[in-house]
Amino acid sequence: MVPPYVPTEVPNDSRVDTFARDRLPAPQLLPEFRFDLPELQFPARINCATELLDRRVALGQGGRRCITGADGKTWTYADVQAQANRIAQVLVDELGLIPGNRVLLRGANSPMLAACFLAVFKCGGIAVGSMPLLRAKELTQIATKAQVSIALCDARLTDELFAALPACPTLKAVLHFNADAAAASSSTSASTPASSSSLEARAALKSGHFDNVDTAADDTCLIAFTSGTTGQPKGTRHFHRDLLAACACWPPHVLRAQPDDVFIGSPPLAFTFGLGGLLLFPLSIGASTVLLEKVGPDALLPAIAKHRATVCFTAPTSYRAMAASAALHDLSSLRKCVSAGEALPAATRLLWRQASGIEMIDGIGSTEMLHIFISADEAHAKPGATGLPVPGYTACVLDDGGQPLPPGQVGRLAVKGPTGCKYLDDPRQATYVQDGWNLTGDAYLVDADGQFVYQARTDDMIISGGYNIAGPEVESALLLHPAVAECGVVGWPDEERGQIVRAFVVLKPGHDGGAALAQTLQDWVKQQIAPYKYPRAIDFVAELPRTETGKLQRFRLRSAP
Ligand code: 3UK
Repeated sequence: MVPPYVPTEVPNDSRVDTFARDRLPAPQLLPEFRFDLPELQFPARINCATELLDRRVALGQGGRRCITGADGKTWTYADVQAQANRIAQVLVDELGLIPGNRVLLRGANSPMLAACFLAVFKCGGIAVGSMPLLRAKELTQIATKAQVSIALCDARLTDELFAALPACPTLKAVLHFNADAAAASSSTSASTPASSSSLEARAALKSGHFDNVDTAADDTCLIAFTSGTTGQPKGTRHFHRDLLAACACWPPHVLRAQPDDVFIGSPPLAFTFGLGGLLLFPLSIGASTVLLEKVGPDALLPAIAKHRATVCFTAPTSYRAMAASAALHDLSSLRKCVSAGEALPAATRLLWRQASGIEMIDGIGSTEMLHIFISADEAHAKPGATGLPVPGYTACVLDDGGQPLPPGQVGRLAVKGPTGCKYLDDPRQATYVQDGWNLTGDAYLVDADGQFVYQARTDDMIISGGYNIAGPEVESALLLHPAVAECGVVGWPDEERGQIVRAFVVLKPGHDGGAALAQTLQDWVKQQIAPYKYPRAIDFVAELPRTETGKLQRFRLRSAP
């Protein structure tokens, strides 16, 4: 039995804010942490910004390209370091930040937003990302839950933040950035805040020298709120060592990018899929990253061509949409395409391979685990399966009693590794972590090759006439039909069967939804998978409800009229 994790002692020091440490789950509610790789042996004190950024400059590589913004300007590692240092100086010298204080970061992806994350890590603060589309009510929820005292906000997104301020008494200081870009887009210029609160203007007065705070490996540096669909958002905390552990597991063992790679993609930095894939991972190997503000499929394709990007991170639906117009763009630079956030249907894998010639790297990650823990590289990719546990992680499938299930049987996915769930003061800790395992809420099976095959979210399994049916399997079958652009499948209450399978289908242009096509799709599904799984009801819709991170909102389909 591994002894439970014991947090590092913190001296009783008024210059350190112990808010996050005081709200760690009790030791028996923490997952077991495993550091089974040589590269996971972290010293007791380590600051992730030192490792990811300052070390590169110290190696004499400050002149390497680091971040390219939407304006096409590229910041070198030395540029990013100098700006992060100046921001850290503003935070500490002017806003009085002490280690452990929480800083809300708000903006579409941009070099300045990335520099703000790194600045907060440098001064031992805790970065609290917020999705750009969040409204005042949601901002209030997370600022209150994390007791945020400072906010750094893109000048184009200040309206909702200012609307939230009266309800956020702990939030004392707001500075904005990217005001130049705001002025350029006239629609928002009316609300551009006063220049005295410009982060860049204040940073420009600083020296650019900053000694990173000597943080403990288990000091919290990030609180990422889950893109959960219902209830109060959960704050998942991550330590300095967690960010470094994420860089040491999946990227070198599965992604295997190189220093000359150019990363690009859609997930926001406030979503840990984006923070890792578009900032931490490229930095950890001295590669460069393109941070775009507009990242829909229509914007991502030309951006890949323009920046000669080589490694792309986005969601399955985005690949599916991009496949349709890939031929119109020069994608010859692309080497690696990562899909996460939702299950990758075999049909989408095939479409993207036909369009780009690239075999996708699928991976399941979660906000609680920080990043990807089951995945397959190009050589191990198996259509319809997610892959194998990432080196550094152990995974299995458990029954409802917590016992491991043999291959082929569907149960609850359980995982352990160097990272794991440690909610900020949340009773749902006991749901995610049981007996040291992280339970992601996904139903999985392990196949004869040891590959983990996604079924559904455990609470999304459809039970119809006594059969268990996984909606995503029905979706995968529908997606193979040439008329189907997108679809979502849910259980629908039914007196006779308990539930029936109901499909919501978005058709490709040129197809008309009607009884005949519904019948065709039902017959199609019966030919692809066991006939009892076919959708007894089909609705043709114009679009599907999705989160900002690209996930289908099944609960909204279930409440459809
Ligand atoms: C689902 C997948 C099947 C699954 C995330 C990569 O998505 C991320 O984090 P979230 O907290 O959601 C976690 C849940 O999303 N999921 C994600 N990827 C896959 N299901 N196949 C996949 N490849 O239900 C999981 O429990 O929003 C993904 C890296 C970091 C992340 N935060």
